[in-house]
Amino acid sequence: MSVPERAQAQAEIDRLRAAIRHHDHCYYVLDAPEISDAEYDILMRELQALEANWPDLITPDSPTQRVGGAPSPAFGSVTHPEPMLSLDNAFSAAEVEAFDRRVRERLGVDGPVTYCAEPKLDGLAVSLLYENGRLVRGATRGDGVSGEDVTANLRTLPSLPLRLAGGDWPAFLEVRGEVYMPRAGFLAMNQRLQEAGERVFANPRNAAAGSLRQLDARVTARRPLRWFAYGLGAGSNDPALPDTHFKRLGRLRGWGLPVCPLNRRVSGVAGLLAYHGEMQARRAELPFEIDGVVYKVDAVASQQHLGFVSRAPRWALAHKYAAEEAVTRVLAVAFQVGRTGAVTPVARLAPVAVGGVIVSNVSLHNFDEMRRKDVRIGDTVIVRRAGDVIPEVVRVVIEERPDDAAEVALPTQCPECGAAVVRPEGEAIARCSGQLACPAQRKEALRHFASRRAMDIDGLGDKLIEALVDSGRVHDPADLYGLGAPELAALPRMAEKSAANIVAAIARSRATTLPRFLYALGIREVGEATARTLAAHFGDLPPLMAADAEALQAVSDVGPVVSAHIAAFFREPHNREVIARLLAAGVHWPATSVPAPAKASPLQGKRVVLTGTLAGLTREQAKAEILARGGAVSESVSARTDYVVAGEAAGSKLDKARALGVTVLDEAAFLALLQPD
Ligand code: JCF
Repeated sequence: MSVPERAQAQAEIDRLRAAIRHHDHCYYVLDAPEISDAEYDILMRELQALEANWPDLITPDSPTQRVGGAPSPAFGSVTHPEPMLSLDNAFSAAEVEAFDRRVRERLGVDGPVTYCAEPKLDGLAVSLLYENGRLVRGATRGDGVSGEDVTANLRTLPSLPLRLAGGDWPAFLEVRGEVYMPRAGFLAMNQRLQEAGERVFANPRNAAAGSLRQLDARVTARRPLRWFAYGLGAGSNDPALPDTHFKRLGRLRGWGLPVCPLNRRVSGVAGLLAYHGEMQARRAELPFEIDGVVYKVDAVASQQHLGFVSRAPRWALAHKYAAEEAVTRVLAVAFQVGRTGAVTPVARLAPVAVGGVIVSNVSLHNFDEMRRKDVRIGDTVIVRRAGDVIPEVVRVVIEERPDDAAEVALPTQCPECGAAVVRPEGEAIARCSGQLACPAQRKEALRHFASRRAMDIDGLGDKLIEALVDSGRVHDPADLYGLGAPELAALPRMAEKSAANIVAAIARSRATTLPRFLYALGIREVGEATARTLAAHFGDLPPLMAADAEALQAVSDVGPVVSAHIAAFFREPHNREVIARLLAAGVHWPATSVPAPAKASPLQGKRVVLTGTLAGLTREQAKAEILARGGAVSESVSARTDYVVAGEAAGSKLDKARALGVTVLDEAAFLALLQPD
């Protein structure tokens, strides 16, 4: 290997070590991680890989040569009477089976071993020394050999007895346990911190560690910390103690120490795996966070026989749950069209295991959300999947962004049907405007078209629509009018009689009203009320289809969003074609459904704003009278307003009208306009 290569490796190793030291400091000393565990693991693995290639570059102070946390110089350092060991980890049933097999081989037993199983709390381990039943010292685990003296802080935990109850305790006793912060307390505390403008904690584990390692014990006292005792250190060989772990936990409880109520004795591998599964199922609703379960050989004599390997006991195992966060790369961003036409960006990922499943697609919800998170093609992202929750992109790892990472634009055309994608101003969701002809929206469009308050086609239910679309017989609403009874009867589970009934119902639906027809088209934001207003305003379909967004906004209650959807819908050639075929198939409505103005009214074509209370008629009646005379009612006054009708207690609209020089009518003048003769 060449010298430049070696120099390059050295530079990269230096960079990684500096980064890891920085993040160690953030995590262990400041309790304020800047990156996720998954990202940290990547840095560590990169360093390990480089050091494996260049072993002579390994130094004793490399982060790879150290285990556990560094003690903060702010606290006194204490050496544990007996080292606090870590636990071997398992992630699969096979690893648990291998553990159990080793235990049985070493113990020389054939039958199932009795284990004590417990939830593995996500907090920080502590050691408590009791002399003659009195708490004399409390320490964090630190690196397992020595930790920090946090006695004053631990003494503030209400659940931590300063004196043991009873009298049958060993004169010198070391109790080990896990300090944690319950979820509810964590959320409440973070909210308090946020309101006070202070730094919030990333998770309950960091919150517990940060709260316990406060220089001022009064701060710790205000934090919602709890703890559970899980075992004994020094003093555990006292012959007066019970002979199983489970009974010892019972003894600890008798001395007034809190022990997790979920701890249980189980038998053999089957018992272990059942316990693991049960806790996983209950995980989300537990009042504290757990990252796995712990198994311990129950008989103390067996534990002693099994002993230790390097830093972990042979008689215990941590069976961890899959990490809920993982790091992966965005390969592409695709756009999916939902059944209501919503166009949703979906990140295609390099497949990654997270939360126990392989994730290769994750929804980015909508375009704004994608931009807010600034997700680009080629980006490295943190993906999270907690419990059964749908996986999500937590954030982009900006430092890993390649120079050519590409921003993704909202498509202008629907990937399913090619129709225009519209996104009215102020709307988060972009939608395909090819409603009637878009394959992604086909079934939903048909279901709505046939519904009772639309075309009211009795018997054309979800199942039948499904069958008609899936068999290729129906693509859009116009196809319904070409269906014959034999065709329907050929569908599975369709009796001849009901086929005939449905064909008759379809035929009957040809005679409809303009408001029903407009509503049936399923134009976004056009409900029954808007359909009625549109029908009244335009009188017939052709002028409505020809109206641009501005003309549409002259209709009362039609604002920029609704008008954009309507205009886009009628602009779409596919939709126009379906409408033409519907009319050709004989769909019709009485011309009289639109009351055309009897004689030319001075209100014809005028924009009117109503404000205040009229004595003789309600606001709705006034509006109807104006619409019936070919006028339009809008909500706000602008320079384009022709009349403002001001009743009792008219407010700011009246002021605005005066300011803009708009003609103001009182009630009498308005009534006069309604009856010009
Ligand atoms: O809940 C825990 N995090 C936990 C950690 C529970 C235990 O029973 C443990 C532990 C670490 C070491 N037991 C050992 C021996």
